[in-house]
Amino acid sequence: IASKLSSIYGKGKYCRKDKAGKDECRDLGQLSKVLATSRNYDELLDAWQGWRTISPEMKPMYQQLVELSNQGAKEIGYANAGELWRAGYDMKPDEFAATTEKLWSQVRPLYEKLHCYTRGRLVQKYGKDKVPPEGLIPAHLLGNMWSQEWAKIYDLAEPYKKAGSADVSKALQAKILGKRSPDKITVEDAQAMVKIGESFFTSIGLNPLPETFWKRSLFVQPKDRDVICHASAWDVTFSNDLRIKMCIKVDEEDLITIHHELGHDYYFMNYYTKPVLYQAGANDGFHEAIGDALALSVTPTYLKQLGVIKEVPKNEQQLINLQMKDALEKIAFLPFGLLVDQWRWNVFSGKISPKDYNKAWWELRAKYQGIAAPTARGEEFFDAGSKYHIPANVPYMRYFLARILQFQFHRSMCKIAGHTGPLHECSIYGNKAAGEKLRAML
Ligand code: X8Z
Ligand code: ZN
Repeated sequence: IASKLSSIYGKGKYCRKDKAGKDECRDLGQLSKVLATSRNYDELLDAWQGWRTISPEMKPMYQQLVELSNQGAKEIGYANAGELWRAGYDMKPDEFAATTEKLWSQVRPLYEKLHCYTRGRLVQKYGKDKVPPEGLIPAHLLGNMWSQEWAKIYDLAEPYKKAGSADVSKALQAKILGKRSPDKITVEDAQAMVKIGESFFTSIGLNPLPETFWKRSLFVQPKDRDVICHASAWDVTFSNDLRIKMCIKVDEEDLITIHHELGHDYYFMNYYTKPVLYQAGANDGFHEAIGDALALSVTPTYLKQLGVIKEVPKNEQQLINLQMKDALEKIAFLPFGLLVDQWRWNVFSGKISPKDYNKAWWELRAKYQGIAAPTARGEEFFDAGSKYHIPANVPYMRYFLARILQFQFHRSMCKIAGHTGPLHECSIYGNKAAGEKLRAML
């Protein structure tokens, strides 16, 4: 059942008749590009709804997966699979749930400000009829298929239009592709992106990736078959057989995701020789936070050192522009990171029954994210299934934890590196002392 569900997600395509009456099919990558770049309400709606045509057929299988997971969890002494998932944090499952709620209450004011500000900008763009000035934001207008990270609508949210900001994606494309189109990238182009990531890790004193990494990884989307493009990192034989699987684009988003995935691989690299109890993250939130913590050092100053961008923000307005972009990526994510497993915990416990799957999903989306589906979404849909981690059955609270832990790790590494001054100016690039402490932790 698990592999069937993953396979449906990986093969997922939205097909419709084009103007000539021919079937035109688009995969998640193509539909995501529409969400990221189109500013046409109806075109966005079509791509948003289109991707969600892939998931209704998952629903009966997902129900079965839930039942079997619960059966397994019970056999090893847990009330249900949700309790098992909450048991990996050196505290009681109930305490963990309370801890996550408490963390959310601490960061929520920041999210609410961002939500309010962004909604204002969307009202300006799409009008009061489309975006209620005091209500929930329509989910398809935030630049991302699941409204989880909003940096793709930075152009709409930019605080100081005249101050300018560095276009890192464009700069990367100029550096790696020259005049070639970003829609046709080669393995070498993708590897050049990964090399930038690897060079960060080696700059702080960690080992290079093994030769086999470059031979055995998947870096670009194959043309001859469907693959799951959702990025992942592997140690296939638990013996430093490190790989990533990712359909790399040459842009800022994927540069950050490469650091994220390499964070997993460097964790594997540094614990595979240790006793088995150490062959995992301290908890799964740690695993998700390592690469992101390093990517916080991908500052304008660092990118200039690398020759990717020419200028570093020099005034307050440019700095605020940059921090808004970070907020759209990092802060916007928090309620989404929290709600995915609130939904699943309640599904596993039976609090949410299959006849209410979609209703409960959209209630959580409203409660935590303050967003709404753009059209009615009854139980004929299975919208949770349109997010990779649901069919793939990967727990999600780890990403909520990581969104907080990564800033704590960054702050600590900056302190070790002897950084003084504001934290946003810190990059630990090249700092061996910080690297040594990180390695010891891994
Ligand atoms: O799934 C991922 C990684 C793979 S572990 C690419 N992330 C979450 C997501 O894409 O939903 C990273 C951030 C959140
Ligand atoms: Zn990850």
